[in-house]
Amino acid sequence: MATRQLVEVYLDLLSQPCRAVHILLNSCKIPHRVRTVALRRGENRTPEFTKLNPMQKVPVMVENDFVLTESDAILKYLCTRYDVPEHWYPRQPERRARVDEYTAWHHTHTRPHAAAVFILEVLVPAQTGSAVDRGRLVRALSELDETLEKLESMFLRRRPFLCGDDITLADLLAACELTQPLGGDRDVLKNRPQLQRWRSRVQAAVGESFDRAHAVLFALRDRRRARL
Ligand SMILES: N[C@@H](CCC(=O)N[C@@H](CS)C(=O)NCC(=O)O)C(=O)O
Repeated sequence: MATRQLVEVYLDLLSQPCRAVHILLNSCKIPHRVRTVALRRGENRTPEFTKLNPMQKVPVMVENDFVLTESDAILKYLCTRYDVPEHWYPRQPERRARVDEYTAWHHTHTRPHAAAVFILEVLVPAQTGSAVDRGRLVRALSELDETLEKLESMFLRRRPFLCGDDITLADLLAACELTQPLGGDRDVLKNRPQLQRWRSRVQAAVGESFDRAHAVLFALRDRRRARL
């Protein structure tokens, strides 16, 4: 019988979906090896990496000859394949469907809207040397606010986590995305105590793996603060 090799993940920890994968692997103690792909150095566009993922995006997971892209698919695969506590991706059909419901919505709402704030406030000025486009930033913040409203009213409601009483991979995807604007020293949950309490519960549930995954982002924030 073929032996299963250590799972390898290709990550850049400045990337939100990469951090979600990193946190799951570490908090569930799944043996793995991280291969860093520095996006700022264009390492995602090398011929070797393009062979792995023609989309030239991280994260990518490799296990033996099995190559998987898309954080959503990777997280669900890891939860299904490895012996992780069941609450991460419940087997019971309705509970699992709740996680799938959020993750489908995540990629058209939480992700683009939170990412836009970071892109406009941090990435574009860093890459072009131009000032922040205030008009576009105001519009992005307003779209994000609508999404935060829905996160509270549709998903969180009065429950501790997005899909119920226990943390699931949906919370990881959302928490990593909503933490990204902190790289520009902007706390998008500042006026949302319900979501702040949720974020604290997520951090408490995954322990030090949250800060470990976010160390690079927090260092970016600290460098910006030092410059002001
Ligand atoms: N839907 C994908 C999105 C992956 C993605 O957009 N990755 C970004 C970093 S957050 C990336 O690799 N960007 C490199 C590029 O587009 O050049 C997922 O959830 O895994």
